[in-house]
Amino acid sequence: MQEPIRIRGVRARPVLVPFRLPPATASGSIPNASLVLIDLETDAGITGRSYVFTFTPVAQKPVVDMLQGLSAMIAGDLLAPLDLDAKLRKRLTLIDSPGIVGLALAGLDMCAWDALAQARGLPLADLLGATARPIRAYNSCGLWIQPVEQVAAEALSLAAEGSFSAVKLRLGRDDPAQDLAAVRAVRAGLGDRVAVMSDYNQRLTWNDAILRGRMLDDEGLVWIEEPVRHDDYVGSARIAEALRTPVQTGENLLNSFEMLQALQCRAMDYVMPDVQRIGGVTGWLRAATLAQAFGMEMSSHLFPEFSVHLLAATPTCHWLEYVDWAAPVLQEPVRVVDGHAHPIEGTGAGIRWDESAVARYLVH
Ligand code: SMN
Ligand code: MG
Repeated sequence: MQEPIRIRGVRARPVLVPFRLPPATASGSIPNASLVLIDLETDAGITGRSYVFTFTPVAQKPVVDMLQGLSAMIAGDLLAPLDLDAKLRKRLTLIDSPGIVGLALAGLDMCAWDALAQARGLPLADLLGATARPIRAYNSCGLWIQPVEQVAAEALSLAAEGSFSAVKLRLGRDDPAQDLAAVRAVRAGLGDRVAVMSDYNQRLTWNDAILRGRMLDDEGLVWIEEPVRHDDYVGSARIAEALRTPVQTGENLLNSFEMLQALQCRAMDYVMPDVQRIGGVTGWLRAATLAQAFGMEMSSHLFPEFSVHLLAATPTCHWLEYVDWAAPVLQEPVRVVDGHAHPIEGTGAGIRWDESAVARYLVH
């Protein structure tokens, strides 16, 4: 029997990290990666680490404050992620846990699983009963909404970076013909060896989504992502029914209850939960069970450091979304070789801060 490990507290630090290629989607642009870096200290000398992405710097301080509040609620508790999740969600029932509360809970949960895996001397995937292994990935670091003349060259360089077998192209330009031209330029530039996903970032109406989807149905896209509002399951189902190209959604699902509703509505053909929205590692595992029960391929959204472990433990594992947004503050980032993302070496999820980079990007 190992000694039980108890939680000491949480440290949360906001950083603003430059993007290599700043996201510009049909629903807005993001100049810098606003992250909150989280360290969960234990009495065993082990520190669990994770980060959350707040999309806007305005949300960083509230997330830090929330984490500090949660830290006080779990100080002295056993390092047992499911118990911590149950306790905190019970205590937060009346405020509920979307938004800032949810990001903080997920970040803590990821830290707790990371610390437990380190304590057991295992990579996170192995702690979950799977085996840490390379996972097929697509490069999602670029191909934002930009002039059509630029996309073919960018697609080629993104695919070449890690010999990726797929890249994701953002759609939702005002003129649908420009979207079609972008898809064709990327497809022509890449040839048949590299597949292309697409993402409308919730921009369209039902009718527009069906018209634009039919326009793209013969272009060989792997999927069309979030054509309409993420919570419009009825509309998304109608679009999925009307199109031959699979509809992908899931990055905004908040828990397995929402996911069950979306699945029951047939809102998507493929699902891609996001570890920080779905409820951390704990929430992911529940989502993975649902995807299996519905016979649906499950991909990840952002957070490749954790997702590479979680997809190894996902029965219907499909694609890992590769982004390098946290890489500048990590000692060792996720590496992509032959189109596959490799878990960071070592135990846990492998997150270790590059403290001089953290000091450079820290928000004071
Ligand atoms: C996305 C995620 C985060 C920021 C910008 C765009 C996009 C994706 O929806 O799926 O990568
Ligand atoms: Mg998306």
